[in-house]
Amino acid sequence: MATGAIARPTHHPRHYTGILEWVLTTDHKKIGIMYLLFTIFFMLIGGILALLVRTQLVWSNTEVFSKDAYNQFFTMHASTMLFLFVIPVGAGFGNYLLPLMIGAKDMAYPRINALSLWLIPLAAIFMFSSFFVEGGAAKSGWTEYAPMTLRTFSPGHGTDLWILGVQILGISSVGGGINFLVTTMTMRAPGMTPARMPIFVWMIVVTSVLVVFATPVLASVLTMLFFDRNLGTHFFDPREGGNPLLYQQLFWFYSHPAVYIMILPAMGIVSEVLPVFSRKPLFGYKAVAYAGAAIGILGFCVWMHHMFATGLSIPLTTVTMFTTMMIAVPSGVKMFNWLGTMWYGSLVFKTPMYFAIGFLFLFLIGGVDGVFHAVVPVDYAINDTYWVVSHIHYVLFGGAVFGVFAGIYYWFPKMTGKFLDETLGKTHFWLMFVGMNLAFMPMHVLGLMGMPRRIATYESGHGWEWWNLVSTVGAFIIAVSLLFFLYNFFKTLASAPKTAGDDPWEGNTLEWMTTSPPPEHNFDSLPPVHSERPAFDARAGRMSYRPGAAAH
Ligand code: HEM
Ligand SMILES: [Cu+2]
Repeated sequence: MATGAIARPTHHPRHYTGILEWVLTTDHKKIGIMYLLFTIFFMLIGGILALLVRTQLVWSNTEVFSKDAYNQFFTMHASTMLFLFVIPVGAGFGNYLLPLMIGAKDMAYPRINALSLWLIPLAAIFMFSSFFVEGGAAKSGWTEYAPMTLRTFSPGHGTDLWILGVQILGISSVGGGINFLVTTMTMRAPGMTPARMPIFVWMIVVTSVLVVFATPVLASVLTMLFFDRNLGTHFFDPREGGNPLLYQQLFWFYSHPAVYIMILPAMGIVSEVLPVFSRKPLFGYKAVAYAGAAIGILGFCVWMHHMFATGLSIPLTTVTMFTTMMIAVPSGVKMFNWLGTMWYGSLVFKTPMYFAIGFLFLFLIGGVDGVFHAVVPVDYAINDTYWVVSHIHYVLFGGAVFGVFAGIYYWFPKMTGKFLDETLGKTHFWLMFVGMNLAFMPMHVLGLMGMPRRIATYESGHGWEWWNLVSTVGAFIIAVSLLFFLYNFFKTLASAPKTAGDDPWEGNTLEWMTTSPPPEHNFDSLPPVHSERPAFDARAGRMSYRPGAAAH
């Protein structure tokens, strides 16, 4: 049977060696790896800021840092984690994997891809340099609500640098989103119909649609804020007829969909890992894809749930409450399908599977405690308490971060030809899992006890101390777990033998049908695509295919 021959790249990249090979590359795989390295580095920085925050909160009346410094730390912790880690890390996996998974030789616009990558460290320089300017970094929370962020209340240039950094990141992610969409629309291998695309590809597509439609709204509102601060406009200044609620409306029109920009890639990763380590096809492939799309669409209909407590009209509140709760339906469908995939499977308990199951467990908690927020009267009670902080971390840490690590352990052999160490990997998992629950479960209790979010210190007498102590201990356990990961990572890169081979896990998707690491143009020959599991078909011998056997 004929195998699909892959056309040669249309532009022949020039070859450099050493560091220049990486700096000047337009190869989506190198770009993807650099995305991952940068974003994980930023996760570590964000993590250090989180430890500073937790140190201050460990007990009542602790003031290791001034309140002003504390406000900068928690604002920059959240901003770093969101804008420099979770959002770009999804694009990092997308860059490495999407062309491989659809059987393409590169992204549609390789140079724009390189630009999207390098804008990230540039933005980071803007954002972090703000610690060293007069007045310090941004300090009004990652939402930077006006009027707190107007010049009167936030003098100095910290907020301006924050705005510029986030704007640069916006350009980066819109460029990346368009690139993913065009690549998926125009560069799929023969036979790779939309209904056969890997779920990960589906999720990157939905994410990219969200990025392309939502990010410009953030860009507008931040431009207005920048003008208010520097050019004398009064969009958000109530003393001059401006409207602070307009800031919130526009901000959340971006930031709610952004929640799904942060979580859908992780859902895609988990949807690839679970079937492979359950030795079964994904249960309800189509339902998982449609549920992802439904989440994307509903994501644009619910932003006002972030503003319940601002006194919206009753009809608006009611409609938003309904649409918000409807998101639980497709999320539940996915959860059901993931569990159905494992049901009666022959489960293989390797590290990627641990993290994928950890994702299911923690994301479920984050989903359930989110529904509480959707119920307006309950939200009035828990809004702006530590319940919010707990919910955010179950979704973003338990969800996104566990998904990211599932992906790292799963695709590391493809990227390097080497396996990360299993014992160290599982130690990493268990410490992170226990630390995560110790750090964030008590925050639910603290929220119910009325501890407000974003406070630099608190008086004794509320009974908050012990819960905060547990939470801080949990945070440090997470930090230790990351040391195990880093040791594993560097040790493996430095000294492990290349034993992984092309298809170490017996995968389903096309990236396993090429060498590890793949050659510059990705495939010498592709197996024909007849289902959503082309690599499985090829291995099952439905046609004669040998990886590396050149077809031209
Ligand atoms: C070691 C792990 C982490 C710890 C101990 C931690 C701790 C905290 C704490 C204590 C706060 C509240 C600060 C305050 O209100 O004064 C906070 C806020 C926040 N964190 Fe983390 N965090 C961690 C990891 C992450 C990760 C991985 C993400 C995202 C991927 C993240 C995203 C956020 C966000 C968005 C906020 C702002 C919440 C709000 O608006 O009130 N954090 N974190
Ligand atoms: Cu929301």
